[in-house]
Amino acid sequence: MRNISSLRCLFCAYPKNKFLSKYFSNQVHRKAEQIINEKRVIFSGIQPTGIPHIGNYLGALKHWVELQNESDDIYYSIVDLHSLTIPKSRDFMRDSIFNITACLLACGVNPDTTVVYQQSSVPEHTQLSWVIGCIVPVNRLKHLPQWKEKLESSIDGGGHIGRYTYPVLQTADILLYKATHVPAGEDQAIHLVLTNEFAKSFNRMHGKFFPETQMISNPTFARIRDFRDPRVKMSKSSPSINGRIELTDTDSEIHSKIKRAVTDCTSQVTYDPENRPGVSNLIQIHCGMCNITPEEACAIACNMDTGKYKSLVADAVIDQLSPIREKYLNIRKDEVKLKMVLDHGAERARVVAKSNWESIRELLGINIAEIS
Ligand code: AQP
Repeated sequence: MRNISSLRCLFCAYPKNKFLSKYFSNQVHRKAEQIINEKRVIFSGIQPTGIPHIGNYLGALKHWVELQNESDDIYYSIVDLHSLTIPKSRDFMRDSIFNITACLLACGVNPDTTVVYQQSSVPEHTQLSWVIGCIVPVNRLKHLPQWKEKLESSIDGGGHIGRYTYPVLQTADILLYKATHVPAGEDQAIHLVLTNEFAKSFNRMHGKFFPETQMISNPTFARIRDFRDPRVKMSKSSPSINGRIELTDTDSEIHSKIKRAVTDCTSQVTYDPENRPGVSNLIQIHCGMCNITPEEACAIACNMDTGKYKSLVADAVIDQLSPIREKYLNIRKDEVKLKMVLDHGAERARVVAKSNWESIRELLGINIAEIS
């Protein structure tokens, strides 16, 4: 339960004058009560496809940590079923699941207040996914840009079904817990539209059951770009390791990757993501690491050329990441403890998933338990 007095302190820190103080105090009290009454259900996922990079960190994981509190229900899932859409070896998968879990804990995710679990440990994800697949029209999926990209890039004229229908599974991930908020990077925004469309159709057919889901993201760093090719987003599975900074990179790797980041011929530091994606990407990273705006970052860099600015950004990244790396190296050694975290999370997730799934079966008319 959120603490009203702490919210009061937060909102009342500004007004000095007596009248304003009273006004704000009333406002704050109302706001505090409203917040307390609106319990949020937060869901987000990350694929075990490698070590998370600073795009995953700024676009998602940093929010995950900041959002943690005891009054909301929070689910952070290692979405291993999604990662099967691009097949990997058994050893790679196993290692990646432990790596991601250790990264989450090292970033500050607290498994006591938050449900941290593996998606495949909760079978209701795929069960609900089937129901959604029976309602969402194929033509709707075909309009998703991912569908077109996959079709164009696949050599065998189509590839596997999972590579096309994963947005359906994503919708199931979110709705299984009746999530109201999803902290995620920009690439997920389009899938959330699908989630809300499906929820509305379902509610129209069966009565209001699913809530509307909102995305939580900061537009400044919701799409961090690849250092080698700033036209594309930074990705765990992109072929060039120099295009991304992983959370476990050493200080010298961080310096070297940022130093070699592709920018352009202008040496001034200005913010223009459309026309100067390379240097704007550095500004966005600087902003995310130091909690400042692009204007503030440009003011700091006003007497620097891009070379000098790269050093400053690298130092800011190192300041944030080196403590995370040190924690990660410690936590990662203890696989028994990591497994316990995931098992405990799965137990907690299963309770809610099972209860919501049974309600959905009831609404669909396929739960005949009551008759017997
Ligand atoms: N470049 C990015 N900038 C900001 N946010 C990003 N996210 C991913 N890339 C960026 C956000 O990180 C969260 C976890 O992503 P994911 O692992 O579930 O899948 P993804 O979006 O496909 O991430 P990657 O790194 O590109 O993985 P691969 O290479 O395996 O496909 C999500 O909230 C995502 O938006």
